[in-house]
Amino acid sequence: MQHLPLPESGAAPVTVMTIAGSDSGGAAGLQSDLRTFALAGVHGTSAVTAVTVQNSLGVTGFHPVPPETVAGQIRAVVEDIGVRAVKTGMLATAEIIDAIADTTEQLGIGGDGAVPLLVDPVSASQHGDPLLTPEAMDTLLRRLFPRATVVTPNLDEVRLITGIEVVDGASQREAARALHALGPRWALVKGGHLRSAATSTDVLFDGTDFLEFEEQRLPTRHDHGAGDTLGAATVCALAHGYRVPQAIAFGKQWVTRSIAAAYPVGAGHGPVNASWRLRESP
Ligand code: PXL
Repeated sequence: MQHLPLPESGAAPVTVMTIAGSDSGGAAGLQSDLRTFALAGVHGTSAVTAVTVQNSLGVTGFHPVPPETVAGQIRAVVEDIGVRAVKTGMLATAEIIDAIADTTEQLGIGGDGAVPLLVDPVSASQHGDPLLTPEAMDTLLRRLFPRATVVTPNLDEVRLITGIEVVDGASQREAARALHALGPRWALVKGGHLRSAATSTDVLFDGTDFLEFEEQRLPTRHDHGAGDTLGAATVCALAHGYRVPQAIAFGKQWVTRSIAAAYPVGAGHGPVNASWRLRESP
């Protein structure tokens, strides 16, 4: 695959931000995002939304960060360091989402602003443990979807948001259309969880055209953090000025290689592993 340019030693790097929860197990959330940012050669910054209590077996609880502290982190980074693209992951509560919507709007992130905003509408962990209060999804759809450059739900999130059960390519395109109607510039329906399909195909829709991103389906139970890693790599490419389809293509290749390199840690689902990148030349 074509890699992103690496920063010159001593020169200012491209900077990105993840607005996400902490995974104590180091697989998903901001830990996975910062790992991919570093390995892709961009400077990663973060606004922590919640601290989860988590290992490879599941999430047993989380503690949200006060909304003004989330907003303060975003503002502190943008006003000093600056960011070229932003990603949201676990947002925990409606109050945190409102604070993020207000702050990103003021700072020109998402909407018609210059800084692309990728919104991954994370609602639950792989084990089904909630990462968002039930009423907060409405706030996320109302306040962040219309401002998103691209939204990247998995099939469980698609069902929750649109009521559509994706079972094949036709229903996947129907879901992409329903998501796009909620306001984002682009909607990506990730097909990784469609286990009946021979390949892993993601469908991207901009209101006119459907694009498909197809990769091999890899037989592993170590796939924790896959969705986050796809989004994180995509955001790195957006920060480098890629257009959305090219950025998704980069993210999809990056996560597929990271799933191929996934390893076991703990007794449950191990993390995807982006460190394959270290073995390749620039
Ligand atoms: O993969 C979604 C996700 C995002 N953020 C945090 C998580 C998870 C899944 O477990 O724990 C903090």
